[in-house]
Amino acid sequence: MTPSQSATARANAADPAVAGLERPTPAGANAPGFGSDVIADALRSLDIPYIALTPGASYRGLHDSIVNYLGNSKPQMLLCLHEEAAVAIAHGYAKVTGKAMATAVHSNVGLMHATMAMFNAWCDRMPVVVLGATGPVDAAKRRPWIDWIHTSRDQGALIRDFTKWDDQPSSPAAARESILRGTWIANTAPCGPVYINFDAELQEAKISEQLPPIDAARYMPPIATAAPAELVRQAAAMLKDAKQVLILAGRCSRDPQAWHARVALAEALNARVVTDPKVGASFPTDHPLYVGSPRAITPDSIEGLKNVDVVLSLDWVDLAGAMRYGGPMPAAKVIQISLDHRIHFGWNMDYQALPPVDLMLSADPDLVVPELVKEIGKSARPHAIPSPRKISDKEPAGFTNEHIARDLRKVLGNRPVTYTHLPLSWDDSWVTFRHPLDYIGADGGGGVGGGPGISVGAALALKGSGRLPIAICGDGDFLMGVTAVWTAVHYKIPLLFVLANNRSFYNDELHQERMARARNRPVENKWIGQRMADPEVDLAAMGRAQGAVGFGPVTKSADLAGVLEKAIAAVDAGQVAVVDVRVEPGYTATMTAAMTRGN
Ligand SMILES: Cc1ncc(C[n+]2csc(CCOP(=O)(O)OP(=O)(O)O)c2C)c(N)n1
Ligand SMILES: [Mg+2]
Repeated sequence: MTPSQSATARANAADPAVAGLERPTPAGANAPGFGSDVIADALRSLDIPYIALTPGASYRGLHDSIVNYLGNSKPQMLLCLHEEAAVAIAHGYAKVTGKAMATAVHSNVGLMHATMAMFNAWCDRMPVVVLGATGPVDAAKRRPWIDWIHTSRDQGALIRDFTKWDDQPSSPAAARESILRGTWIANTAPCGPVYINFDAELQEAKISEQLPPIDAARYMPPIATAAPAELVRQAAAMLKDAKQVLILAGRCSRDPQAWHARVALAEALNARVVTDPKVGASFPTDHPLYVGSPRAITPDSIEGLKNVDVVLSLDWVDLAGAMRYGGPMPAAKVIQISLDHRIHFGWNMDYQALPPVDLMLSADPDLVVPELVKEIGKSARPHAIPSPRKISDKEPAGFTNEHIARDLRKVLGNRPVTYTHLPLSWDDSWVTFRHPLDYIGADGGGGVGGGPGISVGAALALKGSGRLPIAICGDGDFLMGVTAVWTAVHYKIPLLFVLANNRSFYNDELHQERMARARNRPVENKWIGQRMADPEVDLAAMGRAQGAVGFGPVTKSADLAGVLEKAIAAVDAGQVAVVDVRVEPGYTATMTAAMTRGN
């Protein structure tokens, strides 16, 4: 790593996605002179393109270094109005690129705001580098009051249980090493967020001598975890001998090659395939071998699964849960390909119930699947191929999320889109995914409010890709994360928000209904403490207030397609569009059944 070029040269090297925005007055040629300049140089040496942040005095040294030493480029700042949005944006960016970008949050208070989004990224196994600050750790250097309340001992303890690693380095050399180590750990599968906490004094102190240059790439050795050949052979033999294989296609990368290998494996085995809406698209949902999402795995709904005798899990998020609801499947042999056990800790139970496993391959499924295809070869015993699932074009009753899906299909045709978020009540038969970037999965940790920020980060990563990013968010989700819209507008990140606005935290109405039924109390009270009515929130106006183009409220299904067309035209023109669709409170029958099902 060599000291950065002059600020003028750096300012000219504007990032393509946000070129021309927030260019600082050139500070002239300057060499790294402060602790935080070393931190900034380390970020640049790793080609981290953006740092999403909400400002604060604890990292004013680093802030200055990014603006005046790096010229606000590589990384470029993305100003966020809430720390939860900053981390969610990095989370969404990672969901598309598979790579960590940076975020910065202010002392203990900023970190506390960031925790929800860090937990979401953790459960989603997505890499994010969160930079924070504290202090001055040396009490003699603290300003009265404010520096004291914003200095915590062991600040990392706040998030240690849902990060892969955290550190509080105490010299510029250690800070540089910490950034290299943290980014490497975050980006190594199983991926996850890391947190690095910089003492304010370390950032602001002059450095007495330049650090010796280092080659950052040598500190980031890529780790590819394949499975031993013998285990691959054993797995292939089990799969070849099976009467009916079920593939649970779980956490997989956005790599099209890996996608094709999964299809080749399913075809070689004539296996049935299930995907998981919690994670990104992993299999073409119009393929004849595709069964549906996990809620479909019930013996009565899927005839073909009755004969499953081998289950192949490609890092399925909740394997034991899938087996539990799988009716006859507990009798099946289970092959698990996953690295997830490497980061199972004691605090949170996101590791799920313990699944029965007959053959474990502790490896990255994307690396194992092509090996299995080679080993298995073409299917020796061709089976009857079931016909592909059909999307119903029947006019749905009422005005529901299904209308949103149907009218989007109508107006989008075959245009490439990425669904960056889908609402809780969504049926996977409503849209077809044919590419790993068609859908990037849910929030990971079930923390409502992640949808908008994740979508903005994904849209940033997709900018210029030719894909239209579409975020379909519940009103509750949108309102909790609404300020991410401003960041998208400000940095000219085109994105379409379609809001499934049922004026309620409706998911919890169902829970109240269940309570009322169980206790023989009035079900009609289920809306109390749930409905956001009187006044209804004008979501289009919340978009407009932040510079987006607001549409709606759309209250009739007949108007929806026309409004969507206009909104898409706005996004094509580079804007952020927010469409408020006043759907009826209610969930799909499958979703309601899944939620009200007993243990
Ligand atoms: C941070 C957080 N708070 C509360 C909840 C509980 N919760 C789960 S779903 C839900 C409702 C979400 O509302 P909305 O996004 O409008 O979706 P809807 O259920 O109405 O379709 C709530 C409050 C949660 N999961 N996360
Ligand atoms: Mg709602």
